[in-house]
Amino acid sequence: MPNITRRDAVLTGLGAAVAVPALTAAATSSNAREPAKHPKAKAGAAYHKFEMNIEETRITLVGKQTFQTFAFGGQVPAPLFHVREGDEVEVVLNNLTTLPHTIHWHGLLQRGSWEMDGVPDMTQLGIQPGDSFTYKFVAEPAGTMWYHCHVNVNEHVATRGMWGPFIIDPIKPTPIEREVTGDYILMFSEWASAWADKLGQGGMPGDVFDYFTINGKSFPETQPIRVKEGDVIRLRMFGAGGGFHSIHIHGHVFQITFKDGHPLPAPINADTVLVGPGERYDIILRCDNPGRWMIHDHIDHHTMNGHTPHGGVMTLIEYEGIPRDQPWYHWAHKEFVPDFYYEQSLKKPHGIYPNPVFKGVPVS
Ligand SMILES: [Cu+2]
Repeated sequence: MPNITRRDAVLTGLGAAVAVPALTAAATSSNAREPAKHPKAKAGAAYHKFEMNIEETRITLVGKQTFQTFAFGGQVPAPLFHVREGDEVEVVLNNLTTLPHTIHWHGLLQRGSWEMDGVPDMTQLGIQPGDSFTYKFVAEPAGTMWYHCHVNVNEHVATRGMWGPFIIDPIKPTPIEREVTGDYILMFSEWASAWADKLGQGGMPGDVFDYFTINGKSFPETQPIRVKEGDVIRLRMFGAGGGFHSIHIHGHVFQITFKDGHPLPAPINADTVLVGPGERYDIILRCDNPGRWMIHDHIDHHTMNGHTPHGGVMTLIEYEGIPRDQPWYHWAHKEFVPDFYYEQSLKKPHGIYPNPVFKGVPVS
């Protein structure tokens, strides 16, 4: 749509939003050119408009363990924002829940748009139940950023799933990221089952966190990362909750290449990376050792589901050509769910992508 005007883009977005049921998020984005308002918003910057509801949903962490959430777009993690450095983003956010919320765009600079920073009583009023708010800003700087509610973060972010990935591709990629063949998002969080059904409570000092997840799921309900020899994969790791996660990968030396979205002047060779609350580390791993290799949190109790060991923050790298049918293999009969790491959405053109894999069940 090279000749689309800005007004067309807005109307297109609203049209699509109206066409879907009220309880689902609508995604639209376009490549409409915007008048230059920001040094980086000129020359080819795209314009992405998205309408998103916040819904009360119940997600399943593992087995019978459910958790009630306030969910952006009804899903945990929230929809993927994947744009180019300098693109303009507009988000109409409708609060369909019973408590106020905002969105803080973590890592974005909001130069000249500080009122879009999403902090209640500091940059805006909390968005009240039934109300809407429109965020509009330029996506910068480049890197692995994220977004989360900033109202009662101790509850809403730490235990109610109000977070999602915001990936900003650089105008000038570094040489190492140009080698990447597969891009994966892993958001880590922890849950205190005592508060599972007590919306409006939780995230208190002394909480006992007894469930630990990657993208809202605990092993064995996480998904393998399927690769072939020669692949170069980028794993974008997020500390989306209040805890630390010491992520160890077997059989490989990877390179820690980005911290909080920013390229490190010299990548760090490692087999374990500690991801703290709010932090992001991007690692690049060369798939040079065919086999089946664990990825797990080395904080040992983070690999438990309640009182049951062998769960939590664990998954596997499975190489193509390695048989998966040994009868003792835990995932021998695994039903593979693609896009669990947004790896397919990230291959699509820039835009904003909900993911049905992460949809919860609406709570009435
Ligand atoms: Cu909130």
